[in-house]
Amino acid sequence: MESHIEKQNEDALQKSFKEMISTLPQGNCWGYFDDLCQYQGFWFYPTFLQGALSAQQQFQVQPTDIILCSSPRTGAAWLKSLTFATITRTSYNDSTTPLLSKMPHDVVPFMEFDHAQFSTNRHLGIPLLATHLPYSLLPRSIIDSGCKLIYICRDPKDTFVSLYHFIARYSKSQNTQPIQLDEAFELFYKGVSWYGPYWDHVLGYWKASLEHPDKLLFLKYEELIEDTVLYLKKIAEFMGYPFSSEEQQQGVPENIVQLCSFENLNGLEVNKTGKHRDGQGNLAMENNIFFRKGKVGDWKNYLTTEMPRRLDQRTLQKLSSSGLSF
Ligand code: PAP
Repeated sequence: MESHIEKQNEDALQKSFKEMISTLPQGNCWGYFDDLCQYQGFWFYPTFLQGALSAQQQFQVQPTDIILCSSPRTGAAWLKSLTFATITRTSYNDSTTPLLSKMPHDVVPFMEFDHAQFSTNRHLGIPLLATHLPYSLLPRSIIDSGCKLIYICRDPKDTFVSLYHFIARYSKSQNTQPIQLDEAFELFYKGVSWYGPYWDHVLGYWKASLEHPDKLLFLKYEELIEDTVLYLKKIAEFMGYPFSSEEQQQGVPENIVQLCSFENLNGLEVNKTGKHRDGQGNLAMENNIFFRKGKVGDWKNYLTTEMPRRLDQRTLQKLSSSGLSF
């Protein structure tokens, strides 16, 4: 149990984080509940930056941990469900898996929120943790421990459209005016978006994956959609939980892919009517806000001709000579 002195120290630390955050440059909040603030080249919501700073100081990584990293709206929930189902495949069956009663974000703790605040939040038998932090801001202990990281990214146009809808749906649920698409577009383009600039986030992990391919698996949402079984096998192998030939003959990877498919998860009662972070004030959200279409190329339905051209140009310019493309 936390002693009185530990609690006082913790309160003082959190107060110093808040004071530091209040001095940072601020940026448009996209209609979410707090302005963004800029820290070491990236934009954050203050609550999550505070959690990130706590995690940087206090997070105790295990060398066997597997950290699922992503920028918002690039496929984290899908990656969480696939990795969770893979790791727990001998503990649960199709009718007992927690994925039927919890939304994917609730089976894998989020480092800069769940873990930063409640260290007991970890289920030590399940080594998965998630973060939206850029590579350069990961707690030093993660890099030093050599634990494994999986990063998922997505075409910037679909990422932007998904992010815009997510925040607009959240605004509607709060009865506040959603941001206009063209205003959100200009902000995303300039890099003023949650954990943005998006391209810098992707590049940080891309470069690290080239330097440490055995420690960082770099995935694209589009590739995962194109051949989910193939990529699930790669993910399982990378995590150290490979499918045996017997399991492959029994169709275990295919079953996991089916369990975690957009259609299946989106149709579950918990994801239609449940609430994420219930009781956590502004951070509480309907689970169904997280699921939308789960398609590649949906940007075509929302972006006018000039917008995709500008975003593509930005992507080319930002990723030039990196060897990465979308
Ligand atoms: P988050 O940052 O809010 O956690 P994240 O899970 O990373 O979001 O990504 C959300 C996107 O993944 C949504 O895309 P869309 O807006 O273009 O539809 C969401 O619908 C999609 N998604 C969620 N679950 C799945 C799944 N099982 N398979 C494929 N896509 C999914």
